[in-house]
Amino acid sequence: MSTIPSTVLDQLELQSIELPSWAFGNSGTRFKVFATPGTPRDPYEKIADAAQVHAYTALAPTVALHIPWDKVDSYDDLRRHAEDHGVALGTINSNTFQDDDYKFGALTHEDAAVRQKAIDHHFECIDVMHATGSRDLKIWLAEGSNYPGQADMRGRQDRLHESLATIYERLGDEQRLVLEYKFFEPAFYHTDVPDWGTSYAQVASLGDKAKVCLDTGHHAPGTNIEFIVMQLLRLGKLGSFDFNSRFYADDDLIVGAADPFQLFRIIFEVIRGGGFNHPDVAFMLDQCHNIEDKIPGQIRSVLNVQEMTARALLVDTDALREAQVSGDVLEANRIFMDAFYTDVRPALAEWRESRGLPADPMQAFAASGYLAKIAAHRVGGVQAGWGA
Ligand code: PSV
Ligand code: MN
Repeated sequence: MSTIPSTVLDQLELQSIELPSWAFGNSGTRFKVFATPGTPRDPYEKIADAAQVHAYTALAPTVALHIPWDKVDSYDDLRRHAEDHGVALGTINSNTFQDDDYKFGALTHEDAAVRQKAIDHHFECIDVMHATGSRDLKIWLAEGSNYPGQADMRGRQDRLHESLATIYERLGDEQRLVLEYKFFEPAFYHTDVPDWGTSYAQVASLGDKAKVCLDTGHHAPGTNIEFIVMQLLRLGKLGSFDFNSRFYADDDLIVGAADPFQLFRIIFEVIRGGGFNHPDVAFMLDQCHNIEDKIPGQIRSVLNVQEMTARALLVDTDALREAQVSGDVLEANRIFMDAFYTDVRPALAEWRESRGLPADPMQAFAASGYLAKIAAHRVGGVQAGWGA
């Protein structure tokens, strides 16, 4: 059985991965949303479920909210509720993709009144952040066009800058704005923030408190995502990750499920660039669980990140560097792959037990009966989904 050096365990102990509240609501495809018994009806129940993931893994101490999906009367109360459950409220996600006024754009819209409405929504999100104690405002824009000639791409980019600058001005000293990019969908011809370069250009013109959010599902097949990670860290502009897996488009599958090696390579570059366990770089999940149970889906996800982090921390970087400098291609690759192929699961299980955690969080959660309990108790009301 492989052992994990205590220096690596010390780093793993500090790791935290934020959970998305929307992972606990129902989701699906445009063909069908399968409801699950016990699905939360409100943000309070979502947080209670998210707290289960943390209780069994000690990996997920914060929960991201999506506004307006997670609107409540009192954010102070929601904050206390989270604390009572052993977690805290994290990133606030804005939403400018589900309102009729935004059909042709929000922060980029030709009409100043629509832009102002979208800006005001972000001001509201910043107010929420003050009440919840959240640091980050995450912005993902569903803006673009479907047909060549439909939109003035240059004008939209200029308006985007103006709108973001207005939002940025409103941030508190300790708050940040992270701008997410996505190469297509829902717009198919052009997207206003399609790639890391555009996000970087926009946030670089705002100031130090503006960073890029890298969603691992938002790239074309074959993209070398770890190169982007390296470059953004080098530029001091990697603010956060939205982790998930994709086979085809923005699949939002369990992180590390489609390509564990890619996750390993990404985390290796995070460590190499000084972004691991660094407050500048937030690790978050952005996933949906359409056919699997949501809480175990999230437990499996954070464990996948932990396992690939452990493997990435095992790379013998001194030996790797030596091989790189001497031009020993095969040795460099062997060192890298050796770490990747190390099965850290038994050692992690032992380590968890030594910290009073279950050796197998998936199994322990299944044995707890929590899913049956919420299925029995959460009767009536409207289950949460995208839009609630
Ligand atoms: C868009 O696909 C995205 O990745 C953004 O992060 C959103 O906030 C999230 O999905 C949920 O809508
Ligand atoms: Mn995302």
